[in-house]
Amino acid sequence: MRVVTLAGGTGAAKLLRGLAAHVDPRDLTVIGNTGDDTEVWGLHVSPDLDTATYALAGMLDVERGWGLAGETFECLRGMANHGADTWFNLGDRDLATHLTRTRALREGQPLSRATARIAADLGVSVRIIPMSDDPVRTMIRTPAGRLTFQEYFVREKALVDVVGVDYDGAPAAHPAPGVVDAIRGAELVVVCPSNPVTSVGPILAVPGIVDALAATAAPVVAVSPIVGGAAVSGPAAALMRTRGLPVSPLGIARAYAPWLRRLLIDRRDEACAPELARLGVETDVADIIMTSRAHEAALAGRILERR
Ligand code: FO1
Repeated sequence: MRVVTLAGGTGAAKLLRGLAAHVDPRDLTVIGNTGDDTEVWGLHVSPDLDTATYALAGMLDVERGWGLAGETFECLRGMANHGADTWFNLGDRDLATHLTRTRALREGQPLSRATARIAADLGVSVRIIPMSDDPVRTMIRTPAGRLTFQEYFVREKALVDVVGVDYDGAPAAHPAPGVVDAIRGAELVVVCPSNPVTSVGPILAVPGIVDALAATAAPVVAVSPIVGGAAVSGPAAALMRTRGLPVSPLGIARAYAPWLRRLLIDRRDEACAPELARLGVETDVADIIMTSRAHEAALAGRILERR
């Protein structure tokens, strides 16, 4: 079965590993958010693409949810000696990924080619495609001015007030090669349990992607990143409020209407089912918080079998 996923950070990584336990890697495509991309020490860092790649390579630091397992940070310490910013923790072996990507981009290769090459280098045969080869940057508006996503999330620990979110560059961006065809040719599209505003929102902001989601014959199924009125991880709740979205599965359904067919929600949110039905979204009540590898595979199996 050809499965296409829209993926952000940590929540996506778990479900991707689960899906990879069932689906032939050549039939699995990941469309990754690049709104979080940033430049660190002159290097192009694509956190969400790397999280997906490392997860599928079995190399992800599962505790942290980002970076490589068993990582060291000697270069970071060295950069501190040179007065460089060190709030964004780049690991020593992770640097090899950013150096490879940055060199490819400087040689004129598109991000999609660099991403495919990095995945192949790490033995990943799942197709990982950035949402766009064009720069799109998620900018967080605060009362004191705009921050990049990483400044907001890592440097400021998501503790500052947010008044809005922009996707700079999105109106002029094009979907990367293969994105629209993958969605249109899919037999199942899975929206991972990622932040709808800063992980999935930037993907949807690239012109052409929502049209492909609306046009595909494949069912589009999402897993709620919100359980019991709070985000499973990260700042999704605060960011959803700035968009006027209720912090519940209803907010997720509203963000993805009208192309969302089914939403997997936690038992604690069962009461949302009638309202979701009114929005035209089918509900599947399941154990959606993935606490183990077995759990990741079980949730993925359920999505696949009930498609
Ligand atoms: N997240 C943090 O909370 N602190 C970090 O220092 C940090 C460094 C980092 C380096 C490489 C990378 O690929 C991801 C990294 N992340 C870090 C995670 C990143 O901020 C998030 O995964 C996302 O952008 C949200 O999806």
